[in-house]
Amino acid sequence: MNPSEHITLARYLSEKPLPDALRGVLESIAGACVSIAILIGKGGLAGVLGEAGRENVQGEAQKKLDVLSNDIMLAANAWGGRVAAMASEEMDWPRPVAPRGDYLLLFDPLDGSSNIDVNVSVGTIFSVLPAPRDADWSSDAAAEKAFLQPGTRQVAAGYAIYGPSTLLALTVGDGVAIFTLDRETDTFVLTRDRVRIPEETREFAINLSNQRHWDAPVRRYVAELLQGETGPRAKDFNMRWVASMVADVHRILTRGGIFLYPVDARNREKGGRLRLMYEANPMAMLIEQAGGAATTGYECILEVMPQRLHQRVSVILGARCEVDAAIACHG
Ligand code: AFP
Repeated sequence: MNPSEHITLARYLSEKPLPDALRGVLESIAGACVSIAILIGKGGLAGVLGEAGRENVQGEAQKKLDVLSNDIMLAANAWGGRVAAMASEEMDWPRPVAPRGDYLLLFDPLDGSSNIDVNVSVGTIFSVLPAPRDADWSSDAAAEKAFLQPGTRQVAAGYAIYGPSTLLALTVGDGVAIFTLDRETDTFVLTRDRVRIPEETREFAINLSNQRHWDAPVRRYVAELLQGETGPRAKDFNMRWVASMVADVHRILTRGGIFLYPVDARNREKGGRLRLMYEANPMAMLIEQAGGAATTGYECILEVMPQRLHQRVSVILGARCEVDAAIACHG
């Protein structure tokens, strides 16, 4: 691609009918992802691998890079007055920033971080909601209330994936675009636009080691996939499980498939494994904007009304016809 033909993220956003404040938020997020990519790329050389020696609100051991990536995202969006508050997987409560800001920013700063020490792709997931005009930032509980909006209210969502290439997948509500980081200029350049999930698939993603804990509908759906051409689906399937949601979702956006992380007997009390506000919702917006579907098995993920900032949810997302087959098992 001739460099003069490059459509940078800034140019892509300038050609969208967006408020300047939202363009600014998205460019700040992209800048933070460049910094995180550089940090991750140094790995052991920067002494940033391994545990941070503390747990997050989820009760999960934090990696050093979880904390550092969180700090980078906070710093990148703390100025400019565009973001009223931020919420993160790594922080117990929202961080108020600019009370008159137009947007709320939510993120998982380093998704898949249990893979970081074995050099497998990880990512940053982000979601942007409108800030309520009458938000009360006087206490943690009051601040949390401002974030409790369904995924249908998102004005933008996306992820960066730190793999062989660093890519940024983004939607502002009219399709999905994918940008590749040009490391010579530290600029994201448009490499795919109007992404569509292939209708047909032979790939499914689930952690099969949890099979004995699944509820009957998921057991039935996966059993039919495993029966392959000898079963009701009459075709063989392949399985992939990266254990980085960003990597599994990116594969689905690229070559189709379905991803499942259902509520099961182990995590039922917590409501599931994946978090609604900053994992399931942004991914669901991307998948739907690319022509796919995202469900809990019983309702659209984007329509789930959140009760708590860090609440978890059952996730089934991917090619629409495949998600419909999974929903049929939940009937
Ligand atoms: P970490 O960020 O703790 O590595 O968890 C990643 C994740 O939230 C999501 O990205 C994966 O799809 C899922 O967990 C993997 O969970 P299992 O390790 O139970 O397969």
